[in-house]
Amino acid sequence: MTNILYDALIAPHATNDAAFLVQDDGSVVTYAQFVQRTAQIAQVVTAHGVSPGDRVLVQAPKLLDTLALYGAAVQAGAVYLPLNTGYTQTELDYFITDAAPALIVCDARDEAMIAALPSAAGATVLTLAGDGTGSLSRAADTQQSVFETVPRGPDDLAGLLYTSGTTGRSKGAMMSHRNLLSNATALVDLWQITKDDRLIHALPIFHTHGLFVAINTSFLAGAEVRFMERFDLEMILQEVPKSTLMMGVPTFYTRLLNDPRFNQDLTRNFRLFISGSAPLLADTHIAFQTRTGHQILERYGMTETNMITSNPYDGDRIAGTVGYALPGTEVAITDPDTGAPVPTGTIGMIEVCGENVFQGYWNLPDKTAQELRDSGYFITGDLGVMSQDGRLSIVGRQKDLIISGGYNIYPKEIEDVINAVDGVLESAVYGVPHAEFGESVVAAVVLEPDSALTPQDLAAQIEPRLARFKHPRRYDMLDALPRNTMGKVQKNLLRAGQSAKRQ
Ligand code: MLC
Ligand code: AMP
Repeated sequence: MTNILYDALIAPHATNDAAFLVQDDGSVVTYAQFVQRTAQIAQVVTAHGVSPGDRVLVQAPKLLDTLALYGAAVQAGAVYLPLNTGYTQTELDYFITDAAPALIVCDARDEAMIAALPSAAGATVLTLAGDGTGSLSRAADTQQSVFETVPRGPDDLAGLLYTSGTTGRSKGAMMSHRNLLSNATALVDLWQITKDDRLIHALPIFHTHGLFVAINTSFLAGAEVRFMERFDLEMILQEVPKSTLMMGVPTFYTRLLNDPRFNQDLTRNFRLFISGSAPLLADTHIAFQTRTGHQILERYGMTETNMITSNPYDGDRIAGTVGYALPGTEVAITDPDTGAPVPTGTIGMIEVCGENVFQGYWNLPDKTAQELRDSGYFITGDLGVMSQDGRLSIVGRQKDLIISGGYNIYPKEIEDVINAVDGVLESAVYGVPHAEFGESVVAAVVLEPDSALTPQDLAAQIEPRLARFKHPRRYDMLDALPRNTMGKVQKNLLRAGQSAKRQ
């Protein structure tokens, strides 16, 4: 038996001396060096008792060794579980409890905090740091640079990615080797990625977009990756003339357009700008084309499904549409109430089937059964319409979700935290349009009659519990929440500003 993901993505580069990662300090790591580093880290991981199928939970900075840890987990047959670096101790505690990892790898600065968590008691804690002094890196430095790959089949898990939910509780999406490899293969082919490409990588590597879409496709194609620690406008402007490919969320493109230096001349060697994770406004698509002559290629995906549709590489990339189902992937539009297919041209629920679709939610068989049909179709919660020729447009979301700068924020999770504050009667959290982030978070709060809580008090209570990107940017104190006759809060009225403010 083989290890299908490792064998396809990493093993072929064992003697490849081409550049893989170009880092912010200018240092270059070749593919062959990366394969060796992956093996050294796999040695450390297994020496600490990680067995096939064990979870390796990672909340670490964006570093070469963090990426090599992903490769090492795959090579050792473990399940890689990356987490947003912004998550607080409270959030982290939940993920550790739920996933029961054998190994936790964190930023060296957080080691004491994590090691003290009761949930971490059964796990080994190792660290990574920007200067290479983390305990995982130091242990890896002295290891052999070869490692006997652990066999894994197509249905074995390679990744566990948590995605928040409408119930307010994050769920781990189980991704198999086949899920990840099939999607990367389809994308390399469709977007014509080759070893001659140089990718500007400014996304985080704890989500599907920055890890599986950007890194797995680069591995497969043997492309060079300009690996940036974070989105840095000046650095990107410098790198664009030397690069050919970018994958980003719409905020990347609005930020670039805000700078007059980003123009046709600067982008003349570029091959492809790709956008996803959040809706790209038609205005942005058109302004980008007018300024640079490039049509952004918009695609649509989800943690649970990897990438689902893409605008064509050759052919019209139409603003406001997310293109055609990827090869090997089927999209159906159904009646949200009955699940029956609706006629072409009718708005309905987007459902997806194919090798890209995940294996279910970790330890949540009931939730899995609600969203993943026996037929293999996954119910996305996004609403869309399909044209006669199979082009998909997303027109809304049935799930109560805010997408801010490409990060998903589920109002229920924030409402639960606000409602738990002493003096709060109830709250409703919703998204409002935001020029840079697409949407931003607002909380409407009703206090107990005798409470004198201020927005500042609420912000202070939220601080230790939720990652900063989830924090409401505004608190509106109201006398009551608007409700319909069924008692459901009418967030559309809140969004339209039609509610009495507290006196
Ligand atoms: C940062 N901040 C955000 C934010 N990002 N607030 C709301 N929404 C966001 N997305 C806040 C910080 O908490 C901080 O707040 C302040 O903004 C400045 O932080 P920063 O770190 O300097 O921001 P910056 O680095 O500029 O980050 C912006 C960004 C980043 C757009 C570059 O958010 C980003 O990389 N987004 C990509 C997310 C992504 O990869 N999504 C893919 C999901 S996978 P304060 O209060 O401290 O000042 C998926 C499937 C698919 O969806 O289809 O791809
Ligand atoms: P996540 O759960 O973080 O994987 O986010 C997936 C969600 O992001 C999808 O269900 C969509 O609502 C949204 N999304 C991803 N790509 C696009 C896109 N191109 N246009 C609109 N929404 C998108």
